[in-house]
Amino acid sequence: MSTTSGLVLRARSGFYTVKTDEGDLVEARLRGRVKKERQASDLAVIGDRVHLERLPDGTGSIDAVESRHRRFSRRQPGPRGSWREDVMVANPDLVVPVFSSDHPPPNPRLIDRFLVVAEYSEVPVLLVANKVDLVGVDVARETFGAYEDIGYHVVYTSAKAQIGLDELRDGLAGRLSIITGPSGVGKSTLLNALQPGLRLATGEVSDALHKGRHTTTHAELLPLIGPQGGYVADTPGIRELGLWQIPPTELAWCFPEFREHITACAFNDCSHLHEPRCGLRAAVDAGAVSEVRYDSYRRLRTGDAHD
Ligand SMILES: Nc1nc2c(ncn2[C@@H]2O[C@H](COP(=O)(O)OP(=O)(O)OP(=O)(O)O)[C@@H](O)[C@H]2O)c(=O)[nH]1
Ligand SMILES: [Mg+2]
Ligand SMILES: [Zn+2]
Repeated sequence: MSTTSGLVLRARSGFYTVKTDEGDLVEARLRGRVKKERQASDLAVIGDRVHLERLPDGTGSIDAVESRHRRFSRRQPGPRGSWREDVMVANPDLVVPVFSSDHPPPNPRLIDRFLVVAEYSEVPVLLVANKVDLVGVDVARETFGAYEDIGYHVVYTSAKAQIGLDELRDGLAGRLSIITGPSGVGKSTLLNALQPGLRLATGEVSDALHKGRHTTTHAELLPLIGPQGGYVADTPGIRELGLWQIPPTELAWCFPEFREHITACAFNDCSHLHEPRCGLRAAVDAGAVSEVRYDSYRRLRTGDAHD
């Protein structure tokens, strides 16, 4: 028996598809010992590097999962009213939140949740405004331009009208990226347009929104064609991104444009909610920080998640 290592492309109820360093695909299971050593939520996920033993029947047995240098996680309900960490992807180089310019309309609170998780995880972001064919880039910019002003890279796309695809392809090339966002915004359609041949299933927005149905049901890392290679994970739509273990005192830092203002607060444990001489609230009053973003902060900080 020989051993090798590789990258987990697919993880589904105990079965893993691993792309080995030799370049072949192996279906593998986790050794019992590995299962015991790790927390249930922390077993191998897409993006993990694993060591495996090749078995005589061509399958593999994973005997170790390498430590992760990064992760993109959310908070998910666990057993008996508890919460657990759901690692959506291990070791991402880039997070790509996709929202549509319309149908469904963009939700700034949810955009901010994705950005906060990415900032806390220190993963670079490429924000996609899809379906610009429906409203035009100028109207889309009324929502997404605010993120460009903060310094985020925003790509305006239309999978349907083939707009912005080269810019998106350049952003993904050579990296391991996760495409995420609400259901029905066109994540799978965009990837199909980017790389014909993927043939990912896509669905009608009305189905996704009204029946609570998601067209994409499992995350999967897809190899990118091109000289630079790379992988992109298509993932199921997310209705609400729960924040996993972001300390309240670090939340303001996860809004990059707040950073220069929070140093001016009178109290160094300022919550930026009600204290006097708060640098952040002064910046909001002066128009230097957007009220929409401050409102997202306030809701996340006070646990008032509802719009
Ligand atoms: N007008 C327009 N429609 C689009 C565009 N991109 C996708 N759509 C449509 O939006 C609907 C949803 O597309 P999907 O690709 O299935 O959406 P998704 O984000 O992958 O959804 P889930 O897999 O459920 O998370 C489909 O009817 C697509 O044809 C676009 O650029 N313009
Ligand atoms: Mg999809
Ligand atoms: Zn303050």
